[in-house]
Amino acid sequence: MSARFERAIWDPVEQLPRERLRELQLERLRTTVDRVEPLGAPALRSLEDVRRLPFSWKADLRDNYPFGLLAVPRERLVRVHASSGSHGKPTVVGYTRADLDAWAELMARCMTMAGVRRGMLVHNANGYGLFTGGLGFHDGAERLGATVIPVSGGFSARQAMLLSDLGGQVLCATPSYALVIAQAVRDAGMDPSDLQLELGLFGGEPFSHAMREQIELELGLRAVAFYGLSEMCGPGVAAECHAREGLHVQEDHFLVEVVDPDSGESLPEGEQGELVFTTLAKEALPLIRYRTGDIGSVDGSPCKCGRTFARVTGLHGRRDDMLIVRGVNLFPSSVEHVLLGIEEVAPHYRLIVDREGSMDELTVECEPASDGVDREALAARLEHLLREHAGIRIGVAVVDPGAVPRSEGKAVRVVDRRS
Ligand code: DLL
Repeated sequence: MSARFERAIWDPVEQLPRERLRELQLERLRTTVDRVEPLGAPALRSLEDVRRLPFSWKADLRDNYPFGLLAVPRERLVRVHASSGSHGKPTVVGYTRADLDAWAELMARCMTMAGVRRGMLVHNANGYGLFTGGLGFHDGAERLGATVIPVSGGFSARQAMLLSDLGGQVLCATPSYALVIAQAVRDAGMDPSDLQLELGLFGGEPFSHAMREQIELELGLRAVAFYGLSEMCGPGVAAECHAREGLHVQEDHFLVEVVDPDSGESLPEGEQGELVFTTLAKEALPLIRYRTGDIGSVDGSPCKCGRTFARVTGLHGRRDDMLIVRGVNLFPSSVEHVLLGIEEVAPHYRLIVDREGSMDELTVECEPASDGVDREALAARLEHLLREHAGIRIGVAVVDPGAVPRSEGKAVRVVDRRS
């Protein structure tokens, strides 16, 4: 590991012994539950008692849209954000002054953990607005004492120009938009050596190991994963340290559980399941046992970095992103893994699901990495690999370079034409 990413800890709480951390969590859990259910909550004697509390769901937020679930008068909110909501109305979340302050602290912590230092130039290409990526990274960077360049998303040629002219050292973006920026850098006749980039802070959507390597190569930086969801605060729920062996959950603010997505039963540490979070310090919108829909597992073993917070690993995607095609479960990220394992394939793709007669047909659209590629041979090779990997026939269409739609934020990986 290079000396540049040497250890630095923003807040001593990150190294709290597990026993003390659990005491702090229990105390904060009791306070949170009192706030949400002043009367009806069962006694909480240990952290495990959280399992006796009912789950909360995105549907609860939707049913109480927009401000129905607030635990404070609406006038006490100093800001709202929202997540895009692929089905109709967005999910609206609110923050008190104290909530914003805590979020900025969490982001400063996570960014420090990722290797950002005071005085570094942070080029923030996350969209500013209702999406939490823009202002989340912005406030964290300011709190940390970095120099933030609030570029927001879009205007990719301008992103490349600003990266080069202002010398951004840290790029914040969704991984798919980072690739669009990399293309814009090439289109401007530059390569990574013309830029000052050292670190990329990427999140908001899943990205495979292969995708990470591709971005690192194309932009000449070290990629670090950030995870979060608007309902908890936004980015800042979990992030990688320099070891990059899972994302440390900010456990003094969020209690994490993993449950069986179908039965809701708690799963033991290390098993894959749905991530469930309880907020431990939020004022405006405390949420108990919130079902994220995200699939992953939790690793509580000690980390090389010395932080005691448990890590989320294996973030493959959302439960509702999982395709069921002819009875086989498939995450887009596992297709991504296969595609990016092949040098002739560019890192832009989408999955198209259609129904022909009574059969589901899945086609992967991808692009060749360069002009000289024999597209038919490549498609045949990919079909073979995907069949071996997934166990079902998946069609492959190698389309013209640039034909797969690009995104300024989260990529749309799946187009379902079945209904
Ligand atoms: O995407 C917050 C965020 C912004 C996190 C920027 C990191 C960086 P939402 O728009 O509410 O909030 O979407 C939350 O995005 O439930 C996951 O499904 C997905 N997601 C976020 N980060 C990751 C990640 C922001 N690192 C939803 N890996 C979450 C996989 C991620 N999925």
